[in-house]
Amino acid sequence: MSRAVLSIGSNLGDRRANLDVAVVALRPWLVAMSPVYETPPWGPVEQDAYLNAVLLVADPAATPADWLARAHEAERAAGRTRDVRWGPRTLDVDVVTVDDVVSDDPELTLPHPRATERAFVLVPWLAVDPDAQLSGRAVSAWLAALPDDDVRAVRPVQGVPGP
Ligand code: A4P
Ligand code: MG
Repeated sequence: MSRAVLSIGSNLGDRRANLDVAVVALRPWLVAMSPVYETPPWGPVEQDAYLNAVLLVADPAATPADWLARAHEAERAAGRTRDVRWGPRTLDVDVVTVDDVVSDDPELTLPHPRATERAFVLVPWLAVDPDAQLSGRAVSAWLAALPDDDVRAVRPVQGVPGP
């Protein structure tokens, strides 16, 4: 069984609709979706707030490369073009983990190298899987190591559930 954790984010256009595009594209393999959170932009580029969520997906036959290809297909479905690194985007789908695979391939680095620093990944992940582990440590422990302000800034969005 190949199980993956995917982080989805949008800060351009109709953000909620863009997340829904990701959910629809990944629905054949969807096991669970976290709540949606509004999150301050992370990184060096000044930009608007994101909506972020985490999807748990599973497919007995999928390789790590399959999950990356499916992530890119979902991005394309939301009309994403690649421009500024870390810049605004209609939809970003990052592969956070695939089973216990460790890889330093720049095309697909696993676990995602910045996941442990990102409250916008860890908070939704923990909400959908309270026992989640990342690199041999509980996700709850990674989260406890982040600054309180980062964690508090990740706010659940009230409203209708996904498609
Ligand atoms: N790549 C390597 N490993 C992976 C992986 N585990 N998952 C390669 C996905 N892709 C991976 O990604 C660049 C290259 O990384 C791809 O060719 C892929 O083969 P990209 O999606 O084209 O470019 P990017 O997203 O601009 O770069 P990157 O490094 O993925 O940026 P991040 O880290 O995804 O940052 N703030 C908030 N609050 N919420 C966000 O969701 N997202 C970003 C994007 C910045 N700030 C944010 C958020
Ligand atoms: Mg990305």
